[in-house]
Amino acid sequence: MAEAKLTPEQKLAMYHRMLLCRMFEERVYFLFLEGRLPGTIHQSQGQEASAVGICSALDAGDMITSTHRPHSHAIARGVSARSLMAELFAKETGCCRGKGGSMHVGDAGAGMLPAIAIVGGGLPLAAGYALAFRYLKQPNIVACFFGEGAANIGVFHEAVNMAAIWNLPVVFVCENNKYAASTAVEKVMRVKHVSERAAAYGIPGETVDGNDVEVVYQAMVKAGSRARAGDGPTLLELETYRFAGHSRSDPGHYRKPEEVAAWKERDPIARYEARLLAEKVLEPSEMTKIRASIELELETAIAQAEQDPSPKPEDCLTDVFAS
Ligand SMILES: Cc1ncc(C[n+]2csc(CCOP(=O)(O)OP(=O)(O)O)c2C)c(N)n1
Repeated sequence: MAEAKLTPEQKLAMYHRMLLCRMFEERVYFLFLEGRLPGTIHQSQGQEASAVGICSALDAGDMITSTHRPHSHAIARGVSARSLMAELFAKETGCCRGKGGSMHVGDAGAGMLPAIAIVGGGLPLAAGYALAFRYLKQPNIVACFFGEGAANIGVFHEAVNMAAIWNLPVVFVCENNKYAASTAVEKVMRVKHVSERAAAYGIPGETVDGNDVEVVYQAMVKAGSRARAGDGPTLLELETYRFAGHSRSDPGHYRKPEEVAAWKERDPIARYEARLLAEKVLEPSEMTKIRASIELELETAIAQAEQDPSPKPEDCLTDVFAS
């Protein structure tokens, strides 16, 4: 399949989105350290190309499922920073009305089911949603994000196998960031690539550079076209790295500093910025403007979230499926 041609506007939009993901996470990190947000967080600095590359190849009616590390997925899918921030502040204006918090952000109207904190939990749901699209004769697909740790969980096998035998319109997107909490992937997986497992289900599997947004985008266009054409799922593995610890309380001492430094050399945003500057798609003055506009967007979102009301005690059982 020929590569999809990206216009300068599309490239700039992907750059802007990735930067919004990064700056959102950086701001949220300090809000947590300052004790202004409740709960815990799993951050995604370093994984922006994967979130944005995948979501940029989706149509409006498509759906994504996400994980305990969902902030960049949400931003990439178009959930507003305003409603995400309010959710992290546990306010009524949040995308889950303040009842979900960091690990459950989402907005079905924007094309993102609320994220699922149970590792691997999104996989069967994605297969089910894809089945619903087909049953309802909707021309849409599902992109299912999960980590390489989730690829060792039983439901991975069940969901991918069922999607394969029924040719469901779903793309399984494994963000292989090399560690499941503190467990290095080589300690728990004999095959080199998660994508090799696709052979066991009779579907295509591909491993690509998850820190190159255009490579991710092209891989998703290809896998998405297959799914839309009724040819079934693809197992797409994106090689990436999280710069932060696993969660707020993790300093990440199980990783060698040289390893972290080598991956920072492959920072998806710095790489894309350099490429767009070289291609003259981006000008240095434009970069400054984009950063300033994102800073303003985030400051406004925080100021509003802080003033917003909390959910009312009498509403605590509405909009929830288990109580
Ligand atoms: C079923 C289940 N087991 C354990 C946990 C605790 N836990 C949360 S995240 C995580 C690691 C997941 O690793 P991976 O799927 O690779 O995603 P990543 O954190 O690397 O993004 C674990 C063990 C959980 N949330 N759910």
